[in-house]
Amino acid sequence: MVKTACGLDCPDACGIISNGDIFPKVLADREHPTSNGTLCSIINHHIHREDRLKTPMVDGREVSMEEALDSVAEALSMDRKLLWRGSGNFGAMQEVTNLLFKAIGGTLTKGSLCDGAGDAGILEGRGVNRILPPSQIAKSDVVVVWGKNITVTASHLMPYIEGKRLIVIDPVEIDIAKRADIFLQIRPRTDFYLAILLARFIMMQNYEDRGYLEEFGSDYDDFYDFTREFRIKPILEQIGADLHILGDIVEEIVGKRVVLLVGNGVQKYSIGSYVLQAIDSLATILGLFGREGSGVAFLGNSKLGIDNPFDVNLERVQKATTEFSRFDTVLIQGGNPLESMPSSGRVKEELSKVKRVIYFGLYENETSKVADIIIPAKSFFEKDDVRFSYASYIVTPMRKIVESDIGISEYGFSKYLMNKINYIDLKDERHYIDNFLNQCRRVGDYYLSPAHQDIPYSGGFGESGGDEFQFIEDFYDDFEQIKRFQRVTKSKKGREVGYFLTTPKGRNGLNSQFKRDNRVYLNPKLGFSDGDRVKVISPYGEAQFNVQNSYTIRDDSVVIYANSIGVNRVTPPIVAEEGNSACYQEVRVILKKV
Ligand SMILES: Nc1nc2c(c(=O)[nH]1)N[C@H]1C(S)=C(S)[C@@H](COP(=O)(O)OP(=O)(O)OC[C@H]3O[C@@H](n4cnc5c(=O)[nH]c(N)nc54)[C@H](O)[C@@H]3O)O[C@H]1N2
Ligand SMILES: Nc1nc2c(c(=O)[nH]1)N[C@H]1C(S)=C(S)[C@@H](COP(=O)(O)OP(=O)(O)OC[C@H]3O[C@@H](n4cnc5c(=O)[nH]c(N)nc54)[C@H](O)[C@@H]3O)O[C@H]1N2
Ligand code: SF4
Ligand SMILES: [Mo]
Repeated sequence: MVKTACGLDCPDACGIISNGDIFPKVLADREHPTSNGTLCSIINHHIHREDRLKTPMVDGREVSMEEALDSVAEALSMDRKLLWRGSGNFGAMQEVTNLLFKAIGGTLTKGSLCDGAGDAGILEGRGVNRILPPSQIAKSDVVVVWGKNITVTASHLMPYIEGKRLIVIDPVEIDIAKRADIFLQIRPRTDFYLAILLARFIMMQNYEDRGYLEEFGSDYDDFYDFTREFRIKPILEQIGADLHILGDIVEEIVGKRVVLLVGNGVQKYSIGSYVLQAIDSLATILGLFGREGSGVAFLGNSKLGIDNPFDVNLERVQKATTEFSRFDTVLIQGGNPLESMPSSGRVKEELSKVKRVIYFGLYENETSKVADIIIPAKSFFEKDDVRFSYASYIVTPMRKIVESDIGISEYGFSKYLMNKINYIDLKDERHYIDNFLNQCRRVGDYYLSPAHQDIPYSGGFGESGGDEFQFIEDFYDDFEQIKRFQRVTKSKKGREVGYFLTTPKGRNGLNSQFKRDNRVYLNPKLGFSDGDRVKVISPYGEAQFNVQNSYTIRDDSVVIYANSIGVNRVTPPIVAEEGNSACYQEVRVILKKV
């Protein structure tokens, strides 16, 4: 039996034990802190795949790996080359290809398809984004699950919230909402206002933690003034809530140990950074940072405090809105941008103008189909690596458990090409892996990253811990007026506003990997029947889905899961105001029966 870790892009980062067969049986490593006894079903999809890419291809011809790599070398000899890396495998060795791009003078991407806006908001307020250890969640009295579909996207956190008072804030009545003491079915994209209003009510009643604020957030008076710039009644209407429910929430969270468990849902907007800074400001008013059993848990920077040999200084272009056509050669590694990036129509057109598209991945997908060169990768069971997590500072070695002659590792790929193109010899693979592990503290069979703190921010904010919290003080929002958005909202009948689009993660898919969906979920009040085929239309494109009615959805919104084929044809090609992050939900859609 060999111990390893799941490499999929998932916060749980489960520890795994395996029997090492070709189709390995995998079980949860019971001694590992996050996997607590069970794995999810997705991991089994990962093992038994039929659409695994097995043979390298060049211009539609099956070739040997060596021949394919020589074609890659030729493609990379052109002037302008870009590396666009997805997050199909979360191992640290994925980034070794940065060294190849450094050697050949290529371009990388900046920003994120994921949590970039939220992260930027956290940095504004706290100066550094430190992960709240799950053990602190376990010590809380009250957990607020805020825009996080925890039973689906982080199921291994469930034991930590067992027995707590539970508040759920989500536009969809998700599974966890059914067990909540308070469920606020918020209108999408209004979490900023909710956080501001809650903070205002808390301060109006002098419930703020004065002692804490004098030391760590002394600008709270200015923040109180800021919260008073927003008029209560119109804002309650915006949020879709009444005063009572806000009062109930205040009652639940004042004077208790509270963890705000915040997910990606709140920040897939142009204003995503402000939402997180507002939520953090609310938490600061209550003195929730640096205190046992309290805090704000969002997605964190898994490699904080790690000296990363793959950090290189190169020109970078936006990841969410990449202009691929500016490049001669584009290497796509571990991702499926043609489905996962916003505005797939634009992405497709851009990629079609690139001379050589190289796809380096595990599975056949939309992107591999438009590639000129296909390099099959090795799966995380077939190579050594190190697994960091964005929900805890536990670091787990990933070990090769299967010998396979399919594909090539990222290390093998970079080593071959650097040697071939630049006569550079990469250091041994073990050197890089050990370099990561040696920076961590060993605890049994796993490690703790140097960034781990039992109670983050206990000495204050900022990199070194001596700073005060920076409250949010500026906010400007023009979503209701933007022109590109009005194009679909004008119909012959008059003003047709369009529905909010929410695109959360699917249960049986991992982003665009594994099971794909083809449905649009909507409230029966909208007047469609199950199975109706509808066109979902936005200013950026359209796509067709089958209707699935559900009372769990607000009647001003529709839900299309992120693993649905074509969902990103309707999402906007824009980045958030801060954080260079995609804004999948900054759009409204209309529906037409076909
Ligand atoms: N099964 C499965 N697990 C996954 C993934 C997967 O694809 N499948 N993907 C992984 C990845 S890459 C990530 S980043 C994480 C993300 O996991 P989460 O942080 O849970 O993110 P989402 O599923 O995108 O959205 C979470 C919730 O936000 C709600 N929401 C949408 N809009 C709003 C809003 O305006 N306000 C509020 N309050 N809520 C809103 C949605 O209804 C949903 O319940 O999941 C990881 N885990
Ligand atoms: N509408 C909408 N779109 C979204 C989101 C959303 O919420 N809504 N969420 C966004 C988020 S949070 C994320 S993180 C992105 C993810 O988007 P991507 O990073 O593009 O992830 P996937 O689409 O899952 O594609 C992963 C690919 O990686 C390849 N792969 C897997 N393992 C390996 C390996 O070991 N080596 C190599 N070389 N390749 C491998 C597989 O072939 C797989 O097809 O999607 C974003 N897209
Ligand atoms: S996908 Fe997530 S929950 Fe499933 S085994 Fe991997 S780390 Fe655990
Ligand atoms: Mo993500």
